[in-house]
Amino acid sequence: MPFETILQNNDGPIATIIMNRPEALNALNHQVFTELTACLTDIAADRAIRAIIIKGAGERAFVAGADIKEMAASEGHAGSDRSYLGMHLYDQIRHMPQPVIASIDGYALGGGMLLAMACDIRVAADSATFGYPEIKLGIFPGTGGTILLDRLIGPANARAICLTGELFDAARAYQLGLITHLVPREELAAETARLAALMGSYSPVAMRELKCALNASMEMDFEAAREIEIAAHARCFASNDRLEGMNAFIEKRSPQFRGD
Ligand code: DAK
Repeated sequence: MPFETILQNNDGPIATIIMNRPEALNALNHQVFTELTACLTDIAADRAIRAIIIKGAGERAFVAGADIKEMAASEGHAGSDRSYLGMHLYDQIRHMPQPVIASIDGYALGGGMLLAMACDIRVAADSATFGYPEIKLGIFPGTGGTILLDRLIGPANARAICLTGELFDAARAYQLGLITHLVPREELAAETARLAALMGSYSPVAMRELKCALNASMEMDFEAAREIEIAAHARCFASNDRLEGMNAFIEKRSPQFRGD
């Protein structure tokens, strides 16, 4: 069923999801959350898709945050419902079997910066702008937003970004380690496509199990995460793709990974 607030384009094994509310700088309302959740559920089950790109429609924004107009009309007690809806979406992105790339130009603010942070890789144009301006609205980045930023870039800078609400440019985001790749604006699409094709060429089994280990590291203590990693690696090692990858190396040819 076609969605109203997002678009999905498939190009071979690469799915691109476009946040499509450019008139509101792609702000996240309830409909976006539910449609993106449904779209990702479909993609997770689609073995033909090997990598996912998330980007914003229009020239001005990746996503400028949660929809302030919708929030302004919400009752006070709606806060925790919103938190759980958002939290499940961000968890779902992190736990997708395929690698997910945020391709960022323009504003990535509040819940939009958090959406990018839930992705595996963040590629940004030098014209992108980041920040958590929620404190100016009398709220703060719930939905795991304080915790994830803290885990990704460390507590000192996470605290400063949350408490000041100040926006910062892509060069600063790169310096902080918030984005993983920084490119001139005109090269954003090509660099995003290159990374998607690269990660999409690897074994889907290895990719899924590797993400399982990385997620455990983010979410658990050391010993528990190590157990998850050992189990994930064992599943990977038992795969046909593992044999294919190693035989292809020995036979000096490109591997043909089938995802089993
Ligand atoms: N929500 C709704 N509409 C937005 C929007 C947003 N976040 N951001 C921009 N727009 C709309 C504007 O209202 C305007 O619409 P019209 O007035 O034309 O109808 C249109 O997009 C173009 O924006 P501007 O005219 O403002 O464009 P400018 O170039 O002048 O400024 C800007 C661009 C990005 C600096 C500015 O639009 C801005 O400051 N936007 C708001 C950014 C922001 O504060 N983002 C954080 C939102 S709060 C929760 C967990 C998490 C969250 C919430 C709850 N729970 C645990 C409960 C997350 C919260 C957030 O993300």
